[in-house]
Amino acid sequence: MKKVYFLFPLMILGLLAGQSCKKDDGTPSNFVPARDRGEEAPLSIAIVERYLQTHFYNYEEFQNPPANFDYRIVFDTIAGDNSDKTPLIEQVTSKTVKDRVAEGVTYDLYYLNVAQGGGPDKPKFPDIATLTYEGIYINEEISTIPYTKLFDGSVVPVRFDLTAVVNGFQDVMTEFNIAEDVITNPDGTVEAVNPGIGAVFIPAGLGYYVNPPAGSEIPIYAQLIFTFSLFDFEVGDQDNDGVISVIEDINNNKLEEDDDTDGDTLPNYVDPDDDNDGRPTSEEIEIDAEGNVTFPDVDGDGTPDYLDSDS
Ligand SMILES: [Ca+2]
Ligand SMILES: [Ca+2]
Ligand SMILES: [Ca+2]
Ligand SMILES: [Ca+2]
Repeated sequence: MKKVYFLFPLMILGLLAGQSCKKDDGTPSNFVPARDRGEEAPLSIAIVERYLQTHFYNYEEFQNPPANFDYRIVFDTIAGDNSDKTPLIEQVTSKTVKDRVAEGVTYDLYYLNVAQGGGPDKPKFPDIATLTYEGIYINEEISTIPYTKLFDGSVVPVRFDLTAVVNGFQDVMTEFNIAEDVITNPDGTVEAVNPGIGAVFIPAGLGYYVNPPAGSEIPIYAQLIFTFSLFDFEVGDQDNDGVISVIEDINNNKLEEDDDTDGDTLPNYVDPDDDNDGRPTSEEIEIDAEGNVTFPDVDGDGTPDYLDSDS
């Protein structure tokens, strides 16, 4: 199987771009501060919108599938023989999404829904999605590298922890349903019946920003496009403490990063002792034979034991 890792962002938020070195007096000589995220956001969205205005996808193939059609989304420029195609901007949906770093900065995150998916459920933001995908970057800054380029993908389904992928991808996977069915063929290949099929057009601030994956040719501040087919998902419990990560979103804002009950800098979804009382969360909850989870509150103060350091 092809190694896939580019969907993952670096966990360290870079405040500085480029190589650094220090002068003898200790002051950095060539630090270039990262651009202001609030100022960059509208510029990124404008680049995405230009792309959407000037490109189309193979919607005609999806409408009248040719023999052996692979149900892959392919983009092309509206020009020449294709001048009469409908631009993506007329076919996409958008949702408003928060920047995870800069308070008050939001984005219009555009996505294309080609097929909603025939399964009953949608993954939630901390779940583990199984999907095929392709990643493309848009480069408007460096003339010596292509305007758009495929940088990674997998034609066999791979599992992605949605808390560990670029934010824009996480934000859109939750809008799609899984496949009606996933079939394993006698030769071992896996097929999805009526999967969620779509694409997301990600502004830099919801992508890699100044931290593209090491060794990749993706430029800093690049906008990203991912196409995908969503097969299935598993419920995420990243810290394996028995409290599924959706429930560890205490403030219920659909972001996992900003809930830290005990203030130990480990967000609840990756903290196996959420109240830091020395008893693991798994011992402060009850799971019955059917797997139903309840949250005892021994001192009756309204805070369940696993979040209550004095019970
Ligand atoms: Ca958990
Ligand atoms: Ca914590
Ligand atoms: Ca936890
Ligand atoms: Ca505890």
